[in-house]
Amino acid sequence: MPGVPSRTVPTRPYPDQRPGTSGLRKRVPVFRQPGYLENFLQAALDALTAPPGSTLVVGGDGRFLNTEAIQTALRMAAANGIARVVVGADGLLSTPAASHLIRHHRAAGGLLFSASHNPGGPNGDFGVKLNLGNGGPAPESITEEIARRHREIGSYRILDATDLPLHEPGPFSLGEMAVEVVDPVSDYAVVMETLFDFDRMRRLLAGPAFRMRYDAMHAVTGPYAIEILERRLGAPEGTVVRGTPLPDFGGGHPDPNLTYAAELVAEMNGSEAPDFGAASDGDGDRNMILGPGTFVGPSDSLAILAANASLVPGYAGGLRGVARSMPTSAAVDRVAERLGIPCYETPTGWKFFGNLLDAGRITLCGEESFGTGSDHVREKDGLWAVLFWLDILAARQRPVEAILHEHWREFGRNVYTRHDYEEVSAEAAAGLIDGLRRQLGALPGRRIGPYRIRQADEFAYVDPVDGSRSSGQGLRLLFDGDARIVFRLSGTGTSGATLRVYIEALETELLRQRKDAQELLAPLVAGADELAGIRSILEVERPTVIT
Ligand code: VG1
Ligand code: CO
Repeated sequence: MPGVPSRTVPTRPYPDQRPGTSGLRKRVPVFRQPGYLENFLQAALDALTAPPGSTLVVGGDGRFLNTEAIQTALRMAAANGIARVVVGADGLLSTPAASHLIRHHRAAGGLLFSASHNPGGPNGDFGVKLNLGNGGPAPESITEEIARRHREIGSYRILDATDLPLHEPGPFSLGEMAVEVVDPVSDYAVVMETLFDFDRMRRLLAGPAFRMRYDAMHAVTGPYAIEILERRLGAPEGTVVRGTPLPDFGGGHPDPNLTYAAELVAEMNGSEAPDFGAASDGDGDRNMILGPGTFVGPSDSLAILAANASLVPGYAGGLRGVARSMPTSAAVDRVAERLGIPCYETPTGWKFFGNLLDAGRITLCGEESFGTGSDHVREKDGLWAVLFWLDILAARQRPVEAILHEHWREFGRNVYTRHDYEEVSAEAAAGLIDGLRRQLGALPGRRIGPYRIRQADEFAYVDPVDGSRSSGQGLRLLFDGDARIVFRLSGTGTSGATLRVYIEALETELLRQRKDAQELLAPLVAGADELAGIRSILEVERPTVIT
């Protein structure tokens, strides 16, 4: 329908529109203020500076507000001169699938609607993220540019048009702009087929000796997991549970960890436990890996994938290098050392892996926050990690627990835990960090239980590819003997502040390796509280989430 009029709508800036660790995340009512979403989209489209003829990928995790936001984004893209938009049917695209489509279609970038693992619904969270032409989250230089642009925003451009039907794949047009509604799953599934041995996994899943459970948490990966695990790999129907994406995730918190994926965890700890359990988050970029009675921590999972990569077709040629975010345990460092490949330590957030992946310096990367990925896309990829594990299980024919314990025996165990204090007072949390920062200079040499502080600093990162510098990325206490405590404030919350305390110690003694992480780390946990005054300053008794 060419000739549809476009309008320039006057607007005023909202002072709180600053992207955090992963895009802009706010409560739904905040996003519903007049012009709020439009302002952010206009600033993002301006910062993208897409050349004429550009394609954009648009999709979201299906949460409350997803379809309205996508219709708005389509109208604004058309009014801002975008030539073509590729959008997932029903507005659905997992974050990794969107990353793949951006690369596949050589798009200038993508607009992704998700607040990831945060809860959804009318009073839940919503979010927007801008990705660039490499398929990855916009780097800090661009998110700063977006923040600058919407501080000065005076108007946005939008087309006067009715909603497009997004239910079925097909070509449409919106003014001069072509819109292609695509099946969200098929292109992604093809990539998975090139990376993993589908025949081998099919034999495992179809055989009587192996059962799997995948909890999609009523989030976006349901259709992906059902297509790949049940249809293409022949797992029995019902292998995927909570497979229908719902706008409020069925009232749950779509965060695959021991607290929020409680039903799956209970099943995996029960007497009828399947052989392999997995879950993914709201937008499909996180994963959790379980065996009967066994939880594989994300830092260990990354290390195990790296150590076993040669068994998997897509990585059989070897890894160029690996990377982990700073608070992630050093388990993967030990594997990299053994393999003789570089290991990079980046700040928290996937955007910091982009340059390393683009430059071909790394093949695998991950974060302690249940994110693992590779150079097949530029986002972390939940289902990919699950298939990687499944392919290793098929190749090695060993239980999850045995693979984990054998890994510890071979490399040592980086015992690890993260304690989150969610939705505490922002002022108190900032005060805690300031107080700790002031102590840093005096800490080396001090002891916490059996551990002696070797170095205390605030982590900063210089990107080895483009030389950009990011400071203020977390306070670190490094101890003799490879133990560590890290303190940082979350950049994804939507109310108050969240303090994250990351605690790690290397354990090489076989008998002690089997003990519970909380027990092994108890002296460091107590020491962290004593040094930082967590309980007294935040006025809390205990962490809200322990992973
Ligand atoms: C958290 C995690 C971080 C992750 C980010 C986005 O950030 O710690 O590792 O990259 O979420 O993940 P923060 O600033 O709250 O600690 V997701 O699944 O929300 O895209
Ligand atoms: Co996510």
